[in-house]
Amino acid sequence: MAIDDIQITEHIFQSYFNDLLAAVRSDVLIIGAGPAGLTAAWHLAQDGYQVVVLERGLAVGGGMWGGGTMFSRIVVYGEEAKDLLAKAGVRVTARGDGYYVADAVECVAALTLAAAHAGAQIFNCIAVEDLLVRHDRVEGVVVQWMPVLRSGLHVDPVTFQARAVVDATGHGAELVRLLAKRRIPLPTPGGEPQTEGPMWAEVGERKVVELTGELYPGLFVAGMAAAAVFGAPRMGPIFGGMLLSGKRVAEQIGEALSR
Ligand code: 48F
Repeated sequence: MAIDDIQITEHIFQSYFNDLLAAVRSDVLIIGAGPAGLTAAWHLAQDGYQVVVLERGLAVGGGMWGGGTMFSRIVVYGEEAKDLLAKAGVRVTARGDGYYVADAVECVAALTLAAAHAGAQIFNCIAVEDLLVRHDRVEGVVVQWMPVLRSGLHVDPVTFQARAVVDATGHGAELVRLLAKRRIPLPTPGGEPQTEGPMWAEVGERKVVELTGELYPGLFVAGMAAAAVFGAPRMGPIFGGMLLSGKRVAEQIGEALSR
């Protein structure tokens, strides 16, 4: 038996393009594989939905890897967030007064594995650059491969369709801003997407969960994107709100899709 370079290529192409083709039409498209997007993907896939995650980076995990200023530990506050991490297999240490600490690298690995093992398809190096908006509804996204964008090649993008789309792109809230660019009014202050307010963990943690939801028919917003578009405070290296926002958007989409 010899290892054949061409067979290696064939296996990669067959596996990847089969999965990619199946992902073109799905139940839920989640854009951004940070803590909110990964948690949403995990819960929705677990509930039996066909979930596709598009992440423009080479690595998933968004802003979670580095913990607080590259000291790779994160804090969560309260039982619900702690239990969610523990359910994903993360070892969490109680620090008293409701605070818990976990290894940021372990969190990203565990949430990614939980999402993948539940059945979510995660594609990296794919960036969303526009939305499919039809009949006053977001029906999908327009994507480009990151190396194409980086190298400035003049080639047209392709499209993915889903019954629900989640903006989990973090501080940039990129999908919401694409809607605003088309002058579609939003239920945010002034009808425009805001930017996040000054750091205030207590308020930010609560608000990010409260503000998670369907911002426009077919387009849900979760995680830091939800806080940012409404001008809620940023919250630094405390991540319970991101996780619970991901869980909440999964519940909201479950309700919307079963109607
Ligand atoms: O930024 P990110 O981690 O967002 P999140 O899940 O969590 C926020 C926290 O990490 C942190 C915080 C905690 O207090 O404030 O910032 O809300 O993950 C967002 C992911 O989306 C990807 C980006 O590369 C990152 O991995 N992303 C952003 N824009 C696009 C995108 C795009 N246009 N297409 C595809 N992926």
